[in-house]
Amino acid sequence: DTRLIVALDVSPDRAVEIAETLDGYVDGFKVGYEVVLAEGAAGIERVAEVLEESFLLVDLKTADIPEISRSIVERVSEAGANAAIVHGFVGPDVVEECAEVLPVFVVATMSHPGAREFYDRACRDIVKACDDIDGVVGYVAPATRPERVREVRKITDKLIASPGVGAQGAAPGDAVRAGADFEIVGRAITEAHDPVEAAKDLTRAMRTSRPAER
Ligand code: BMP
Repeated sequence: DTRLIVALDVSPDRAVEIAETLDGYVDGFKVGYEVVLAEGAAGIERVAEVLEESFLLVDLKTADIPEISRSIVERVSEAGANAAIVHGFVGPDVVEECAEVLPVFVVATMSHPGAREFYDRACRDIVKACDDIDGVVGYVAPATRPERVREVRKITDKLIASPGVGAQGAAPGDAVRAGADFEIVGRAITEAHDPVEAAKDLTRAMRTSRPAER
């Protein structure tokens, strides 16, 4: 129960290696284009096969029309994903279609600075529009901006997973304190000399950290 999801934006070989060593220690893993562009659905399958305890989120940030989005999520499901990440701004019809296939995390807004320009404005409306959809199990909301996590938390009882910890500057624990269930961490673990030690350090920091000043 570390509340950690490790983003494996690395080669399939490295993703499998890290997944094997951290399976059962972290709650989940996330793979996306890096793995899929290297080996296709087989890349997802390879990671799914080594996981015995932790869950696998597949993050292709699906943002196409409902029919195409659904067929993408079907492929992701066949490859062994436990859940898929789907963009929220495309509308609830897309999200609903995907959520019939696999549990879905909806992107509510994003962690990079440019998300303030357009995505943030839609954040509340996205969560409200998606929250009654069966199969929507949670949202992705930015650890870099805990006020957004708080905003999402006020509207929903579903899960919140927050990226932006480490490489993007958020401190471990900030998002959980703002109401997130999971913090998604990529490079701070995958580029560490010892990913296991890095994951342990992050878990400790999440439990003991003070709120970052902002
Ligand atoms: P890192 O910890 O290395 O910055 O990785 C963050 C991960 O979370 C990446 O896989 C990225 O695609 C994802 N992500 C993000 O950083 N911000 C978002 O708003 C949504 C994401 O899925």
